[in-house]
Amino acid sequence: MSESGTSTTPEYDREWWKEAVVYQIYPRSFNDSNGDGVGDIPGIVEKLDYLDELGVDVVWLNPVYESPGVDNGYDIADYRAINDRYGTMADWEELLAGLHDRDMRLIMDLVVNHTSDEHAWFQRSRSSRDSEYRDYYIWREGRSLREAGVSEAEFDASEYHLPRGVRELPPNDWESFFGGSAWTYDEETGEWYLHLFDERQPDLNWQSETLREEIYEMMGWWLQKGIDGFRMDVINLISKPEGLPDGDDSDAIVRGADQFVNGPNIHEYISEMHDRVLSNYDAMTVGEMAEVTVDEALRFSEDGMSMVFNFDHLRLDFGPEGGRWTKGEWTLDGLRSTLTEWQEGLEAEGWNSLHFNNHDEPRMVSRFGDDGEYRRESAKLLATLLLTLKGTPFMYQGEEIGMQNYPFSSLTEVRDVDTLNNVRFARESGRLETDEEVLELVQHRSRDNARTPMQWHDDEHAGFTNGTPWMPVNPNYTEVNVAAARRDERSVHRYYRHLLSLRDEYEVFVYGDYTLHTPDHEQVWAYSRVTTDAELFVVLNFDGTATTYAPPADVVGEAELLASNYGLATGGIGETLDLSPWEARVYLLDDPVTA
Ligand code: TEU
Repeated sequence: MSESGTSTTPEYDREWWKEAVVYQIYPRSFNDSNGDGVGDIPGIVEKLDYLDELGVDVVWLNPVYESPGVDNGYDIADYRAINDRYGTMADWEELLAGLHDRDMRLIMDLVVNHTSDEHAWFQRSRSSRDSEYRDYYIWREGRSLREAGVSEAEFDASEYHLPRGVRELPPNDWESFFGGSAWTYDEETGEWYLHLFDERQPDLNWQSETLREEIYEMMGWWLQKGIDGFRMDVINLISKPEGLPDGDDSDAIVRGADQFVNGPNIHEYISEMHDRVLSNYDAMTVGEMAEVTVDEALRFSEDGMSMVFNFDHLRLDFGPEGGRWTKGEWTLDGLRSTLTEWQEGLEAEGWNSLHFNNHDEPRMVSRFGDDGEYRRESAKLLATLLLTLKGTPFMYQGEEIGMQNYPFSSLTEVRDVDTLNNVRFARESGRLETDEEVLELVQHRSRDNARTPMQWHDDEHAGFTNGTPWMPVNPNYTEVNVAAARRDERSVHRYYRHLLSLRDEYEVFVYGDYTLHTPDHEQVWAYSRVTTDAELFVVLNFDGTATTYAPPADVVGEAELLASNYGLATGGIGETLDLSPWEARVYLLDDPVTA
């Protein structure tokens, strides 16, 4: 039965990006076409039929712009040029055309909180205090020791990498997300510049109207080339408060975050960006938000943003001391109530993004599933969750074959600037003492878990490259790879394809409202998705032990089993359901409650 065309969902609620599933490509690690060990754009073009067959609708491409590569492209030196490591503009155009030919779309990464220190704007800005580009970035004088109340004896110049003879403190106490002070002293003009990430990623000054105009023009330039939208990197950090006051909250993710997250002019800038550029296009936008509440997300949607990425659910396994570089345990209760809060909070207005993986996060099957005995089942259960909650799902390369964390055995296998800087600062401050502690955290948390090469088949280097890969390949590639998954009827890959096709067929997957059942159940997460004429019932056993579950009385009855990660064939929802470890089922009710 297909519901297409029969839904009563009002026309004004429909958007192409609500009906889409996004597939994120981290180009460095996707497919290398020229044997230099680094993935590239022609490599992606080679795989377009693969993506088409998988059934995804949109590709989000991580940055491919000109860049020295300190943060793998999140340090942009030229917004309008392609990094020759990845190919040429002509290659990029071929990629866009190839996607559009297959009815897929492309969204690009917009990184405008900061640039690379090699960007021409910064080169000019740093050259003199009088440069007309000076206020494109955030420059301040340092604080004297006296002003800061620090004695000569207490002062440790090495902490700030100060040149000989300079004895002063940074303008405020803000910390970088990559560890250490967010300020770097620049000898040329004797002032400090702000960088919320690496010191080679100076923050742009959004208070400058000229800068804002440059950004809007650049966005328009890409949209004119035919792209379908943007993923906006750390977009809620762009507005810094007047006077740049010290941080006030010692529990903030990094010192100062309470000042610069969702800063005073953030909504003004986002709605200006919308009016000036985005409103002229039918574009999709997703704002990456370091910290964001449901209420804030609603305001961003009023500003014209399609959706935001929030990270509440990806913080559940931080340790009690807080912060990303500590380890704790997530619980089903935490995951379910966090995501339910977002489902319900954006039910009437706004729209959710759904994601468990990206290039910054450990692999979801290792994190929320079981990457041992039940790798296959738990990867499919997580796929079921991702593709049956309400919102736009974002898959990350390799997720469709159940790729898992890398078994790091030494820091020499780590490439990521965030991991290396944070480890260094934690070692220097004594917070992490032994190599074992460091390694355990790296295995658990490093962004490089997501960045090992895509596993295409069981030949050398998993078919990612003919050369030497820039990152080691996960040794499990002989079993976990695309070629094997495509042959195997029970693979994670087949299951994704099935769910993706169901999403195309039944509109209730997209527009149905979310209703949680049995909110206190210890190991089962069950919910319905309901439109005026259809109802899905989803049941997920989030545990490695079998259980018996009693569904709510109003869903019991005749139903079609649309998806089952154990390959069950029969329909019908009984008064009790015997669920195997990590079992997931999606039912379509014959007699929806609301019909
Ligand atoms: O990441 C945003 C961010 O806040 C990261 O520091 C995040 O906390 C960390 O990666 C773990 O989730 C974005 C990009 O996704 C990331 O790759 C970049 O390094 C960063 O911005 C700077 O552009």
